[in-house]
Amino acid sequence: MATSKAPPFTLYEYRASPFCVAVRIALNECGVTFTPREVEPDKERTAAFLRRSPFGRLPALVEHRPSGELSIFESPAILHFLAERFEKSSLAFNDLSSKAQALSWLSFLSSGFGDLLWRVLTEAHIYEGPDARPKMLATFHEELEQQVDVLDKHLARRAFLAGDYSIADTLATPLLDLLDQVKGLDMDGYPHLLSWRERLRGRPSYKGVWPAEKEEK
Ligand SMILES: N[C@@H](CCC(=O)N[C@@H](CS)C(=O)NCC(=O)O)C(=O)O
Repeated sequence: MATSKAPPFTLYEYRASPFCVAVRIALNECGVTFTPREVEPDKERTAAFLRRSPFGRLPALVEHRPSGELSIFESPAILHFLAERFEKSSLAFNDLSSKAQALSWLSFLSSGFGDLLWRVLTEAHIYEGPDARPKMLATFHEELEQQVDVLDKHLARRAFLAGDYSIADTLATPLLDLLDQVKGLDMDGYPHLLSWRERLRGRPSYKGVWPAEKEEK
C-alpha cells in the first residue's frame, strides 16, 4: 500500500505578510517542502498555535522531528535557524565573519528598517482624514529616506548586503517590495538599491512567494 509522507515542516503564515514571505523565500532557497497553514491575523488563536507562537504572531515554523516538534517564531530567528540547519544551501554562512555581517544587517532590517517602513505605511494609510498626523509622517519619511540612502551607498560596492547572498537579503526582499507603496519616495534616486532589488526578484526562490492578487498589481 502506498504511504504518503507529510513534509517535514509546517509554516504557519499570513500570506500577505512580508515576514511570512521572507520565510517562504528562505524555505525555497533551502529546497525544503512544507505544509502551509494560513492563519488570519484577526482570528482568535488556538491553544495549540499559541504553544508554537506564544504571542500569536506569524510566521511560525515547525519542524516535525522523530524526537518531537521544534517550533520557531520571529522571522529573523527562523531565517537564522534555516541557514544553520541547511548547511549546503545558499543561506549557509561561509565563516564566522560573514555570519556576523549577515546577522548585523538582518538585525537592522528586522528592527530598524522594517519597523520604520511599517510606521510610514501605517501613518500614510491608516491615519487618514481627521486622524492624519502629517508631522509624524514627515519625520518617519525623512528617517526612512536616510536609511534607504545608506543602503543605496552600501550596495554601490557589493552585490548583496554581506557580500554573498545571505538571510539579510532574504528578509530585505519583501521589505523592498513594500517601498513601492511609500508615497513621495523617488526610487529612481537609488539606482544601486534598485539593481539589488532586481537581483533579488530574479532569484528562483522569489517566484510565487506573494499571494497571487498582490503579484498581479
Ligand atoms: N517581528 C515579527 C513580526 C511578525 C508580525 O508582526 N506578524 C504580523 C503579521 S504581518 C502578525 O502576526 N500580526 C498579528 C498579531 O500581531 O497578532 C517577525 O519578524 O516575525
